[in-house]
Amino acid sequence: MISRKPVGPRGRSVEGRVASATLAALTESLPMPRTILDESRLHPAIRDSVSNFHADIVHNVQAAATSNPVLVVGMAQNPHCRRARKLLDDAAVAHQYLEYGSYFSQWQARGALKMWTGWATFPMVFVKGVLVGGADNLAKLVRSGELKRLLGE
Ligand SMILES: N[C@@H](CCC(=O)N[C@@H](CS)C(=O)NCC(=O)O)C(=O)O
Repeated sequence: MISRKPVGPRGRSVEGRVASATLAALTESLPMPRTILDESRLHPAIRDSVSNFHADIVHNVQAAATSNPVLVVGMAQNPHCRRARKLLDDAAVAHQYLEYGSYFSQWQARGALKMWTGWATFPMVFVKGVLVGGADNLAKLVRSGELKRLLGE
């Protein structure tokens, strides 16, 4: 299997560019790195199902990610969600928390969020409206001081 670091249009690694760009500028300038099914490959009979699949929940998360500097989207029982929230609490970073189901419920709703973000697990952590990943990714941002920089503190 070929594995390579994601590289932006000018050949610099995404990580390298994160350091020098604001989050908003970064997300505007990068092309979508993930393959998604072309709309022309969706049978007309399922277009509505695809476009409305738990759209209310996706909209809730979009709105919360926009209106809160830090948002954690999680699920009950998941230790990584607890870990992410503790990392933020320990770093004295206030956050909004939205929870969708548990290991036993709401897997479809979480599926809609996964399809929207392309991030396959919970928690999903947003900083200033930008998905920064899960608990492991957040831990790195906290450790390096990058989180506070992103928040302008
Ligand atoms: N490395 C990830 C681990 C997160 C993870 O593996 N989460 C699992 C549960 S333990 C998950 O979200 N499963 C999907 C689901 O149940 O919907 C992180 O640090 O956030």
